[in-house]
Amino acid sequence: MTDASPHTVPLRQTWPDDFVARYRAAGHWRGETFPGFLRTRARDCADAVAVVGGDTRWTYAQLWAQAERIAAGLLAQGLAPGDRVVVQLGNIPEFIAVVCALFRAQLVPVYALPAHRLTEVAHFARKSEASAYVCAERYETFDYRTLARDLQADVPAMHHVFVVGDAAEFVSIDTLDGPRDALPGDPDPQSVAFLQISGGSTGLSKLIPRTHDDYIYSFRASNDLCGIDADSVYMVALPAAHNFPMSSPGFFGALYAGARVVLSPGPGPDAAFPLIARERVTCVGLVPPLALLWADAAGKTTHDLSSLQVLQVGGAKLVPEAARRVVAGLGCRLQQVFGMAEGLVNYTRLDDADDLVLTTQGRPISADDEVLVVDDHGAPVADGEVGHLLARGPYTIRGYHNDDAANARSFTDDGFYRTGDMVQRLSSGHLVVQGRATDHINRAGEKISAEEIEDHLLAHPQVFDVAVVSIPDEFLGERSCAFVIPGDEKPRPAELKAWVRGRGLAAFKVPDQIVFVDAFGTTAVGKISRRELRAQLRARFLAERQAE
Ligand code: AMP
Ligand code: DBH
Repeated sequence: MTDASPHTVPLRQTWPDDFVARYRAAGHWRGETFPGFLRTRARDCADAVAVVGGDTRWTYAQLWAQAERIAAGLLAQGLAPGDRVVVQLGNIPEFIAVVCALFRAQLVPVYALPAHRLTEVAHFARKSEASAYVCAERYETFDYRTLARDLQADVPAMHHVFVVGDAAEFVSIDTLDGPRDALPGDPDPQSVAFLQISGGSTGLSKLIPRTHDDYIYSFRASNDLCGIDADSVYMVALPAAHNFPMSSPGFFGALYAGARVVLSPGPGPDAAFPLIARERVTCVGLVPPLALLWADAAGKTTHDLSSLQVLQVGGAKLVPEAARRVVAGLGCRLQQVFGMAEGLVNYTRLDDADDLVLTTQGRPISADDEVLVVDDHGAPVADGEVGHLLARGPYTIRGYHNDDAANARSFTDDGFYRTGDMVQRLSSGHLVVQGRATDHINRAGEKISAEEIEDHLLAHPQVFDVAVVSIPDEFLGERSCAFVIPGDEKPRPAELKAWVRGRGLAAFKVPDQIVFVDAFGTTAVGKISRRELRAQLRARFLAERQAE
């Protein structure tokens, strides 16, 4: 017998049998699937508006019709159930239609952010063994067809490219069609529905396999905690492919509830405020710097924002003073959200005391979320003490896709995910994020691996050595700073930034600041770890700045 699948690494996300039994018995995993619930909504809420974006307004029936057309078209083009498809689309209705279509055809979306460039997209494609790429002709002035051409040159297995808009030599999403009777039945609810991407704390992003059962549970339960029902209007202001606006409760939560999803073309008040007023948006999720910007702009706008009931803030730490400003500026209920694409999501509850809402990052969704706060040796610390956060539960993964080394590092023997975050747990169960144990930069919610950027800078002929470090930043929360020991000839900072950009990386990964140093002066004898070195450089930089 031959294996028809071209993939060498099967998609899998498995929990031990006793956990499966427990999560089912508790009613978390109900055997629902994406195509299953979308079909049901198309029937039960047929004429309700599902998605609004640009000039498009689709009802639930129309969204499902689009999904079925595209799904049948993709199969007619030669894709087969199980194939992975890298999707890189912005906040346009087609993003949702394409993703629903992939689910319908049992194709597996791999989510890239619009900011990603060739290096990242090629990595996702290789790691997932994808055979197709979906992009828009253009989004925010960038022409993704150029990227598609480079991608096909770089990754020979990338056989298909589908484009929203003018497809040039590729296949247009609009023209896709095919026989509906070729569409498969509904998938196994325990199977992997898609691959989400991690922010990448070390090196390149990892792929996160999420199942129908586990992900649907996470947003169904989120709906209850975020006040989402059929009357809600949920705005996607952050990139729709990010796990936060996708699932906490995100547009999937909203679609599950039969609510309306409004896609804002940009995250700023200019784009979002008119849409909030027009569509009577009730809930939106933002990262802290944007929340501050919105709070400031709300005082000056002529747009009516009175429909907003819940403003969610997450992705990076919202410090209490900023939280107060957000509440004062927007006047609606604040909800802090501390989540990760790997699973665990914490919310402050809508009826929590103000103090908890302002000073904590919430508590886990589920009574079956097991959260451990441990010291460096893995021993639990007392409530109120800072320790490493480990998590296990009905929507937290047990392993990354196709990455044994990361799995050995990131999971304990008994299946806890090492989040890399340092937290304090209060007796109420609420968590206060205190920083993290890994060296990534959280730049306004976008995570950047120090290691990944160091690698790219080290490839520059005039860089002798480099350490990339996070520096506190008033606006971004954190910015990236590269400490560079130059070679014989000192390059200009702009040259180094252009170098990183030229390596085909997302713009948010370009170092915000470059500081040249003669040596990584250290009193330590012998070799010190990169981690220690980064910490020393950060401390020295901040001390010098304070002394100025
Ligand atoms: P990712 O793995 O890319 O999905 O990023 C998840 C990480 O973002 C978490 O592990 C935290 O480090 C960070 N994060 C998310 N939400 C918050 C928050 N509300 N406060 C502090 N850090 C956060
Ligand atoms: O930062 C994140 O990854 C994140 C933040 C809030 C997330 O994945 C989520 C909520 O689900």
